[in-house]
Amino acid sequence: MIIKKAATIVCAAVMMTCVQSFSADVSYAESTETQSSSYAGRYQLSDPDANDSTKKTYDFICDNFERYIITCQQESTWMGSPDYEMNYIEKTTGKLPAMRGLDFMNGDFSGVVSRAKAWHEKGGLVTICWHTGINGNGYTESLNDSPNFSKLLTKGTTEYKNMVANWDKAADALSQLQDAGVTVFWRPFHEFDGQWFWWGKGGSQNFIKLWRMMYDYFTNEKGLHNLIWVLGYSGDVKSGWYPGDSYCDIIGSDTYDNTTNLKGWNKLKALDTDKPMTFHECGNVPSVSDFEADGDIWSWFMIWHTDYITGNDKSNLKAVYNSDKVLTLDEISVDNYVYVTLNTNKDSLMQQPITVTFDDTDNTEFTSESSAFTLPELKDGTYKMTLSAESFAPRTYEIELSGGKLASDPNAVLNLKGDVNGDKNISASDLLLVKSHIKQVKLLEGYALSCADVAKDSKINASDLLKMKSHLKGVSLLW
Ligand SMILES: [Ca+2]
Ligand SMILES: [Ca+2]
Repeated sequence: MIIKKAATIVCAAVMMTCVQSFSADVSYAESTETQSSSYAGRYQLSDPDANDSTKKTYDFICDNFERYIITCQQESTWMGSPDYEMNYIEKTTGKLPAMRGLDFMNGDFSGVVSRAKAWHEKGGLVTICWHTGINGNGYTESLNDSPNFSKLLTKGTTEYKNMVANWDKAADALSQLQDAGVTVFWRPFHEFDGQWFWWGKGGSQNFIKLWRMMYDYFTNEKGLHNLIWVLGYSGDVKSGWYPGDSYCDIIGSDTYDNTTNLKGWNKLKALDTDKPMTFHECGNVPSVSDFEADGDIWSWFMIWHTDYITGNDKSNLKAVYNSDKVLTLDEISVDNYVYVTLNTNKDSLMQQPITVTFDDTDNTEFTSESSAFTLPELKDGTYKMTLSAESFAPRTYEIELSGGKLASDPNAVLNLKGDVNGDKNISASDLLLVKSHIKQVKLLEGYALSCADVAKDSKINASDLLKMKSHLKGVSLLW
């Protein structure tokens, strides 16, 4: 994706506007689409019913993983203001973190909900953890409780019912955030394999059972489809604790040893999964050059609250927050993030750069290095946005910006050149569709016209058919 400071925006003063001539027997007019039927992003969340903005947020994470590190800061609530850490970072670096870390501990459900909503309103991302005893309260209980796991994990027991009654409070708060359109990076039962919190004390098998139990309860019974499940290991990343790909979306490791946590990175990489990875807690954040040298470009790092953030070396903190490799609040805009689904099964074609042109007066054009990008700053209004990629038929979407934000997600999809019916290949059925258009038996409409015009002359005729045929025969490939 494209990020403002890393953007390769070309101010194409010389770029010709794409006014095409339509002068043939069977020519077609440029079509514009406002929105396709459904979301078709590449990355799959564990919850197939996750809502669209949650899917889009996950695409944003997957697209940036190993390329940019997102800044995240855990808040405290007892230092005079819950913005104690945010104010400190802003004063020290001139920036704010892109993601805010919150904690339901001590029953602060309504406070977390209101601060998470406010942060979301500012365009930020939200992650929530929970220091809780089995039946409630905070940090002390999370460390001291020691359950009888066989009773606790058996449905119908008093122990189970009491635990779930506590879960209901968190589920209710998360549901309020769902109603407010807030996606949550939900990080329960963190550092489980360290076994210092009650949720890890029963060993790996009880933990896996507990994690899946909460996952199923929140997703299926509570209907929470705004969660991105973050599985936060300790620094050790002990083997045997992974609940499975269908029960989490992001894996993480933490350490307070002032390193980039390369040890945790390597152990997570060795797990049989390719989920994005987060450095979900740390004390002193290392320099960006350390992360680059170690090659562990985590999805995000989260510095812990109070003394942990103020204990950071100020000049390093400032350098990290102002690095081109690091994303801060002013540099992310998930609302204006556009993910383009390249409709193909060929891996080699899935990561093509996308050229984006707008019909605005400045004639803005830019090329994104991947199939996703953040819209450049445009004045409020309606634009025709044309997306093109080398192997794909160009497509124009009408987008509307209101209050600087996309009014609706274009859910952009590009088909391969010549793939008229959109089934990810050229076959006899595509040729048939083009033939019957030329013979005016059945006219193609909308984007199918652009897919059929492989000779790119704004007409559908015999030369398109010829090119498609020779692609089918492998004589001259279109892509
Ligand atoms: Ca086809
Ligand atoms: Ca043509």
